[in-house]
Amino acid sequence: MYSTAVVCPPAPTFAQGLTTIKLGTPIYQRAVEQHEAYCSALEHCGLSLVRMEPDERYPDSTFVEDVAVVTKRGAILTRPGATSRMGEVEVVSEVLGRFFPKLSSIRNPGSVDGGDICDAGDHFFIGISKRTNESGARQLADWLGSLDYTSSFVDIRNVRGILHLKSGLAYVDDNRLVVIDALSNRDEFRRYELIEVNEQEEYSANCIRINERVLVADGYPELQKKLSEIGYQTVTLEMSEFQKMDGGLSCLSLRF
Ligand code: CIR
Repeated sequence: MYSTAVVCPPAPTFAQGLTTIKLGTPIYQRAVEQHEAYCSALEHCGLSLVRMEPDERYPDSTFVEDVAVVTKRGAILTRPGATSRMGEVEVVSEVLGRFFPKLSSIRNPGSVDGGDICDAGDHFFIGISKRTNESGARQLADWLGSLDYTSSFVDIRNVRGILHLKSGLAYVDDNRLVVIDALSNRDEFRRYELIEVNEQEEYSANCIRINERVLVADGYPELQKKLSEIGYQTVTLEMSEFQKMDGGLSCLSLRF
């Protein structure tokens, strides 16, 4: 069960953040509204929110998930793979430090984006991507090991269309993974029940299980139907403005 989430509303500089997808410029006011709806959904799931101040210096700072990996047994600050995002770490460390007095850190030459880390219970999948390199992945695996977690690496450098591992993978508890086609036959996922997302609905794979509910991006009926049929209570949220900046539901909070 989660009790807390750290969130950071988008700053007025949001549209100057990094993006690869060609869906146009995000509308700031709409992003703020979508973020508010996201926060309300988290509260509805029973979480207390720690709201950071929007930070104009870092246009991508609303994607708080990337700068830390938080587990039930401890937290570690990452070293983001994009230079423009490195300054976000110090800001988040002040907030997380209140909850985790012993914060660890990924060190140079390692780089890790939290979006590449999929927490599947006592096991973590660590994506090796354009943002998370092998040194970072190894440092994280060692740290996880010191907390008695296991981990395995999933190389996504050749998977087109996903920035991070969790752009195409989500653990929804009960030994189930939501997964895009391109990742569905990886050996690493064999012992899980897979909920497959078709190519048209790829974006929806980035869903999040929070306590009794699963938050899913609005506009992807097939995944929503599959989850409901299994018995999950789903909550849909409009994510259009974050999608324009390569972001999804998981990136907008650190949950613990
Ligand atoms: C970036 O490129 O870093 C941001 N525009 C999007 C980060 C999305 N984060 C995530 O998927 N965990």
